[in-house]
Formats: sequence, structure tokens, C-alpha cells
Amino acid sequence: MAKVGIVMGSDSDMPVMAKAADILEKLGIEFEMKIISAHREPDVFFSYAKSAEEKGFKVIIAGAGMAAHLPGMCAAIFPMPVIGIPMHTSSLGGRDSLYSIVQMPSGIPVATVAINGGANAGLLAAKILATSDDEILKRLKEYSAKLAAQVEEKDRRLQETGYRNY
Ligand code: RP5
Repeated sequence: MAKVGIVMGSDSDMPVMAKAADILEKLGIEFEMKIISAHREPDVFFSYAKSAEEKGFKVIIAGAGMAAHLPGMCAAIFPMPVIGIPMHTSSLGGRDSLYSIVQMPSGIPVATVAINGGANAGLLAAKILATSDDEILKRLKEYSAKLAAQVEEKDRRLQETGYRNY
């Protein structure tokens, strides 16, 4: 059963949302991915958000751009954590999306990651699940160890070749 709902306002958000999905797949976490526009199809949106708990979702990752109401409205309805991903936009560089998602009124939090922060949204969802799942916790520790090994390898190469030939 999918534990994470990934939802985006448009297919134009897919390249960023796919990074969240890739992380969850790597960590062996089941997810459901949907394109639902809170503005263009409000009825579809409401039935998605209202049924998310009974579907078994423990976290929702919601990405949207511009006047990005999708994550906040998910958080207004879904009783568990919502992670918001602000999309980069051509007109305002994603500040519009960021402010729309991060500036939630008191009582309705959205855990907002960086503009286009798809991978971190996936990791944050995994970390939330890891608080009650030792297997996911173990995989997250392995993931972190691999990241550290990659940096060590880069430094090893730097020491070997010198910065001019790096
Ligand atoms: C938002 O409007 C979507 O999340 C997307 O980031 C933005 C633009 O949507 P399209 O015009 O590309 O469908 O609702």
C-alpha cells in the first residue's frame, strides 16, 4: 500500500517531482503519484485530499508553482505531514511559489523545501516514515553513508590530481 502521496499541480512540475519519486523508489517506499490542479479542478482536488488518510498515506508531498495553493490546501485537509515543493517560475524565479507555500497561517503547517527541492522532499518524507520504521531508517543511514563516501572520493581525486587538473 502506498504510504506517500505525491501530487503536483501540472505535468510541467514533473521533472522536479520525479526527483522525489526517485528517492522513494531507491529507499523502497511505495508511493502514488497524481497530477491534480487545486485551481483548475477543485472538486477533484477536494476528493483527493479528503480520501488521502483512508488510502493509507502517512505523508503527502505536494509541488506547485506560481500562486501555489495545492500544498497548503492539502495541509488544511490531510491530518498528517505535508511537504511542499515550490516550483521555479520564469516570471518571479519561484519566489511566488515559495512564499505561497511557506507562509502558512498558524495551525496549518507545510514543511517547505527549497525551490525545485524534489530530492529533499523525498528524503524528508522517508525520514518522517523512519520515525516508526526501522528498515527505512537503516536504508536512510546507508544512503547518508554513500553520500559521505562520494565526497571523500572527490577529495581523494583532488589530492591526487591537484586543483588545476581536477
Ligand atoms: C501550477 O501552475 C502548477 O503547479 C504549475 O507549476 C504552474 C503552471 O502550470 P501549467 O500552466 O504549466 O499547467 O498550478
